[in-house]
Amino acid sequence: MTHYYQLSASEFDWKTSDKRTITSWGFNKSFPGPTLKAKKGDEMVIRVKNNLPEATVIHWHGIRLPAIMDGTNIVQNPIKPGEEFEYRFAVPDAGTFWYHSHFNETKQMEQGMYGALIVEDESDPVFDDEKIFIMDDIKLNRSGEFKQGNFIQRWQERHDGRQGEIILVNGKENPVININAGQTERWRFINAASARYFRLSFGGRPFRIIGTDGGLIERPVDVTELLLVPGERIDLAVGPFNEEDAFSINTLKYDRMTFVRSRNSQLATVKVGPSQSSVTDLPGKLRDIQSLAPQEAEATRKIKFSVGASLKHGIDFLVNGEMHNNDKPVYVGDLQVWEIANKSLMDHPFHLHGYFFQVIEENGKTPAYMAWKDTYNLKPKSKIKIAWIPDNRPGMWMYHCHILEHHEAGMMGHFEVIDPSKGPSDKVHHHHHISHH
Ligand SMILES: [Cu+2]
Repeated sequence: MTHYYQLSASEFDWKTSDKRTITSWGFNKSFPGPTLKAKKGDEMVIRVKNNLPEATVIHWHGIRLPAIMDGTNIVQNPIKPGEEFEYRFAVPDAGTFWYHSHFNETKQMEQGMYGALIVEDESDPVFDDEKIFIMDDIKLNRSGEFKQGNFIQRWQERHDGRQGEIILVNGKENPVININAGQTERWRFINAASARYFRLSFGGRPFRIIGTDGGLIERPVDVTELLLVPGERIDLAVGPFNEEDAFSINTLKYDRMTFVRSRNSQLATVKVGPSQSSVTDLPGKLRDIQSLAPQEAEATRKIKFSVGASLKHGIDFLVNGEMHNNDKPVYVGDLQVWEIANKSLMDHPFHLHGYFFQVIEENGKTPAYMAWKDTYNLKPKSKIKIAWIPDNRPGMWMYHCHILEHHEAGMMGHFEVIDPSKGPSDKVHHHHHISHH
């Protein structure tokens, strides 16, 4: 089946609460943009019309699509004001994905240019209901505008990433979430913030992780809190709760070595309504995930994330010692085992475009559970080993820190996936550096 969508990017007024209206940028005058839906294997045709005063490009985060549809400016020309571009791709995996601007992101994403893309599968577990939570924060000046501050504030933003005090859940401040007592729902969380880490808690109540970036995990995992980093998604089974229960969804303090102090904040209020019967059917086994490589597999590539002093900017964000690193190609079908070392004293969410990977080792240990990931947090002074296989989608791809200001300040690498029967493409820009300062 083919799903046709029209997304018109424009500036518009958006009420984040009864007391606040902001001038946002987004799709179809909605913040977040409309939720796009499909079933596993379907085709999506999405026409993006740009009615903004500047160019844009739209990235389909987590979708295993052809390189030319990835929506970055190493694979397509920006969509200029007044122009339209048609994205067309199949969705081979079920899960929680999202779309967002990948052009002048520090401005465009901060102002609201994102939305959810949900791919369902007939074999998905059955729940009483489902909700999407797109998490974000915004930073406004005293006049309530998205303007950048003075030199010191800009320097701090380059270092920390842009973190604001106004937290938005689906574009709203502290919304009320309703759930019936006795029922269990699937809650899909997406972190769309420029830099904020959400350490989610439901007032200490237990919940179950059932999926992450690349869809379901093997078995539900019981937790009382979890860390959701920029770009990352997590699917939860939430409930059942008792009648008349009420609690807040909070983000707990998480220190990622920023100038801005981390603190506990309330994100939303959950109200439990009258008891209803339940049809939820959550099996103990959700899916099989075949391991791509053992923990001790030798690295085929080593990547270094670091932070360096810069005369020009005060601080630069580097991959392999360079801003916007031009990394070596990989060949279709060749198992990749990448050791990624974070040499800096800050956290960085590592994001790989277009392919899922498995984390096979983190600081000498195997992760708590097997999962398909496209975004994974690199803790300060830590090392992870990931395994992935470039399937047959040759072209230019990239990886980068998903703290948008770090990405812009150089913390990214691009590389080509080469089909060995065809050789490198001459159309791709091997030395194209992304820069829009
Ligand atoms: Cu970073």
